[in-house]
Amino acid sequence: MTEIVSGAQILCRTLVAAGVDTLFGYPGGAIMPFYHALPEYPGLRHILVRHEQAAAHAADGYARASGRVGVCVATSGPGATNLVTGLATAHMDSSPVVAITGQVSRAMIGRDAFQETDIVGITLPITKQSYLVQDAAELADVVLEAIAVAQHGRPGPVLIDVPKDVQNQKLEFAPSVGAQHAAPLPTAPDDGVGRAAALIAAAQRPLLMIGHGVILANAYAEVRALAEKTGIPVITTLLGISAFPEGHPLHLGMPGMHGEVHVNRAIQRADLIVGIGLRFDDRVTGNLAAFAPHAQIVHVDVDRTEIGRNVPVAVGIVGDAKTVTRQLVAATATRRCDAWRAEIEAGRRLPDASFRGGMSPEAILSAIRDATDGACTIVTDVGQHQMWVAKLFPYRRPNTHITSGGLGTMGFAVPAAMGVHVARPGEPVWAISGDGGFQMNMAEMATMVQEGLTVKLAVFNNGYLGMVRQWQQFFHGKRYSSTPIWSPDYVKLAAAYGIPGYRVEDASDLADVVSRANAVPGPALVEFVIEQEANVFPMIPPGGSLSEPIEAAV
Ligand SMILES: Cc1ncc(C[n+]2csc(CCOP(=O)(O)OP(=O)(O)O)c2C)c(N)n1
Repeated sequence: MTEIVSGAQILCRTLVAAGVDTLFGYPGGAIMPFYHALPEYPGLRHILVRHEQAAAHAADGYARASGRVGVCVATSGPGATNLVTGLATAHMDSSPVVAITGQVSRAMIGRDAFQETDIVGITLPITKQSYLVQDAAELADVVLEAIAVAQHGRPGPVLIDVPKDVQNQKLEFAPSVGAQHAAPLPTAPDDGVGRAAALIAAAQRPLLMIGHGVILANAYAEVRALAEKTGIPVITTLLGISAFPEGHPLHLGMPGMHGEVHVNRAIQRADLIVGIGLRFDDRVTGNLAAFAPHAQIVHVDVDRTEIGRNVPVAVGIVGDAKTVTRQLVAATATRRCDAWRAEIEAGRRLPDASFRGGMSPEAILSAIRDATDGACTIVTDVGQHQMWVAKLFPYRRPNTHITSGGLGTMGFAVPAAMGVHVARPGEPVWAISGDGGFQMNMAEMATMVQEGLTVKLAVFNNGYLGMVRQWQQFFHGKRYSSTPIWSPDYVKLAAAYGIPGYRVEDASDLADVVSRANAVPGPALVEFVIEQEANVFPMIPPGGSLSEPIEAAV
């Protein structure tokens, strides 16, 4: 049966048919037909953000927490360009986001029309695919294809630009039967798995390095089985945190620029690194020429172009982390690595947060862990607090650490945490930001209040853009150029938004305040006043090798 519908209605219907239930967005002229149709589809919950950047980050947070596509919507011109940072963030961290943007009508395209930007052109390098839909008859297929492309293989963002007159276009519509657009995932050739298994059997000092791909592929059990069958110690990258139990005896910690000394030292001594679902990016490797000088590398990744891109590999296996790791478990002989583990453990020290007592990151994060019984999702911003959380929070469940790793986007935590809450409504979500990053998207408190989103906001207030100040301290002769940053009174600010706000200046108040903030219904804000010039140690200087950490202030 067919009926006459508009392009905007087709968009909504197709989203509903594809299982989308939430949109994060902001209306405007070129997307008004879509917003006109939206109330007819109560299955589509629209969350009105305060800035389109927040819509993209919230869709990203939703996608990372749910494993499903996250959808954001914006108008043409400034609405669309405000999405760009969020799309680039999702692109770098392989997050399946679909952005729908309004565009000026077809006849106006290319005339510098009011609020016209070539958003397809602008986002070309930061999307997996982008579409300018020229005919409403193509809309249903484009939406289904976009959702499939965003999720297929290595996930990433897709943009659909829809001219206003295409949204208004009327046509006969027959419900789609849901075409299959995804091609089968590449599977690992057996010889790669066999050669990897032989290398694992022969290695004296092997390491497993696991990244975001393990979380995206839901490969926790397989990775754990591989580690336990072989006794190989496990390193988790920043985006791999929570893919392996923190307290597991085989877990070593995070590598790279702010990785622990014993982890980086293990990499420099290893004779085999089996990397699963990671990019070997420069924050992980340090100076490439000096990275893991004795190690052969087995690299498993769903994205063929990542293999051999940053580090030369002995064996590259293209495939999904779950499938390939399962094959590796089957192909690998049981072994142990006791002497190697003892060598690594001998050098292990507690993570150094350079705080002594008082309002230390350890104390603050312990209070959050205790108040939530460790069952929360932590979403971090970018800077020193991000590294402290990465190193110190004892993650108990898979995929409960969400951060902007690849792009390092300040302002990510607050809106991304809104998306996490929508995906996991019954669970505590804490957004942890610095005083700099929080001020970038703090207007989203209004979204939380209007939409009833329970996100707990932690602001680590050190009065500085701390991570940049730290670099200035070490590499720019302590010239603190434009890094001292003033903050409003966060307790009063929270009050202005009608949410409870707390300030903690003394560690003895931590447990009480954090548990009250966690328990109060709806959003709450806690400002933690911390030491101003604390540093994150250890630290590999930019361009330095993993063998040359700075371990304390001089
Ligand atoms: C959008 C954006 N602008 C600038 C930077 C560069 N940058 C990285 S960390 C940092 C300082 C962050 O300060 P704050 O949010 O207060 O957190 P802290 O380091 O003090 O924990 C800056 C400016 C960035 N990562 N993202």
